[in-house]
Amino acid sequence: MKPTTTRRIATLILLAASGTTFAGAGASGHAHGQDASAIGTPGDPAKANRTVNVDMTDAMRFAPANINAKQGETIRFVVKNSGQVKHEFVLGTANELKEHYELMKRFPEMEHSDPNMVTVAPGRTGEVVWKFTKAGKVDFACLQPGHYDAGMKGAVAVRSSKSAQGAISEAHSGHPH
Ligand SMILES: [Cu+2]
Repeated sequence: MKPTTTRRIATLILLAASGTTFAGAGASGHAHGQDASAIGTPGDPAKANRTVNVDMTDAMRFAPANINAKQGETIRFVVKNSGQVKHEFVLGTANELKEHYELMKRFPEMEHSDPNMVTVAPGRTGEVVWKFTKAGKVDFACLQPGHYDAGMKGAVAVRSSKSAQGAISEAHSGHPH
C-alpha cells in the first residue's frame, strides 16, 4: 500500500518551497530542534575506535538492534540496506526521533541529511561516525513513514567511562536476543 499520490504532492510542495534539489541539502531550513549534544557529537572518521555493521531489512528491523558502546568512544556505523525500499539510520533521543518521525509522515519525500543520520537506498551502504560523549541510552530508528511504527528501532547503550564495573546495569539491553 503506497500513498503514491500523497507522496507526489508532498514532493511538489517541498520542491516549490525550497526551489532547490534536496540531494545532500542539509541547509535548506529543515530544522528539527535537534539537540545533538544530548546524544553525543559527530565523530571524526579518522578517530573511529571501531566499526559496527548494521543491516536494515524490509522486515523493518535493524540487525543488531542493540549495540554497546563506551563513553567517549567514536563508532563508525556502516549501515547496509538489504531491502527493496529506502531505509535510514537516525541517532537521537526517543523524543527527537518521535518528533522527527511525525514530520517525516507529513513530508514522506523529505530528504534529510545531518551527521547523526544516513538515508540508504536499496542495496546501498551508508555511514555515520558518531562520538558517544554521554553515558546512557542513545536511540536509533528508521523514520521512513510506517517503518518506525512497525518497530524499526534500536538503541546504543553507552557505558559510563567512570564505572567500568557498573556495566551490568546496562547489559540487559545488550543481549543477543
Ligand atoms: Cu526503514
